[in-house]
Amino acid sequence: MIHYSDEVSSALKDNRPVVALESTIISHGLPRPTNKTVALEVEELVRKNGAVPATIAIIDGLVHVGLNSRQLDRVANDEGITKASIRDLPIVTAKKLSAATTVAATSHIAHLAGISIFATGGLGGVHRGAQESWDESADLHSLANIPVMVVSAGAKSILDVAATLERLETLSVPIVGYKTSRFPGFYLADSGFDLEYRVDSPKEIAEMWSARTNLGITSSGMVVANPVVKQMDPVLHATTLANGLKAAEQQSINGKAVTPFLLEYFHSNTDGESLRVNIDIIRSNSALAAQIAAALH
Ligand code: PSU
Ligand code: MN
Repeated sequence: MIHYSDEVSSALKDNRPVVALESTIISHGLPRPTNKTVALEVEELVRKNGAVPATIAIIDGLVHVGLNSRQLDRVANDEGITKASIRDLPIVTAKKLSAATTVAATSHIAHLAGISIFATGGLGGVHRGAQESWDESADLHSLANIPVMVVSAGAKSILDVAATLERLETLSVPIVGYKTSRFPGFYLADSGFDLEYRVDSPKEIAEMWSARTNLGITSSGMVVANPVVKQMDPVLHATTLANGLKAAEQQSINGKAVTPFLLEYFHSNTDGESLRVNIDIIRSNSALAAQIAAALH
């Protein structure tokens, strides 16, 4: 079912460190043409930090773990690329469609491929107003049900962060802050909420991952929350978010379109600031994930 790039296939065979990378960031999270440049740069960063990058996507119905330049180009530039969560995978593959994978779908495929660590930008979670809309990302369920560690800059600040943290607790998903005791909020280094546990090295994280296996906790994942170094101006963030949420409501945006709509709203209304922060986040998370992957070996 899975098509591996040569680089990923030989790394897995030799039991060398591999980091999974998602593709929805490329297709729906970043504007063109920056998206492809960033995707390539991030793969290079993973290599420099001691692991092999495995960007995951569905191309013409085939599941790819590790993309060549032509396939990456399809993800970055094809109008027909949809956003696939786990529930979309059987449909897009049977219909021979092309799709980028979310955190949930990427974790699922990474696990199938025998990869245990994955880097993204910001986690999905409980949306604001979820009491009425019931909009909660499948990312949360994937963390609860798939044994893959996810390195992120916390939950996206467009979400109800308090509710997201409560759900992660209910779902028994461990969270550690990387060099911080505050839960990061994607564009913001601090979402306003405390974290119980802080870690200061990839080695410490690797020890927790083995402890978890030794304790028989083998069916769920773990969140490493890595705050952005130079966050967005909080005032610009608050204004843009308020306007973006209003625009989403006025245009009746719902379902899987909500997150791409809000990210695009930020990119179009912050003079490049949200883009700069988003790119910093992806770079930093990919480098850290590679260091953790190396420490796991
Ligand atoms: N992080 C980013 N940009 C993104 C995403 C994460 O910096 O575009 C994507 C991930 O693929 C994540 C998805 O799984 O947003 C969440 O979408 P939803 O809220 O519809 O579950
Ligand atoms: Mn949703």
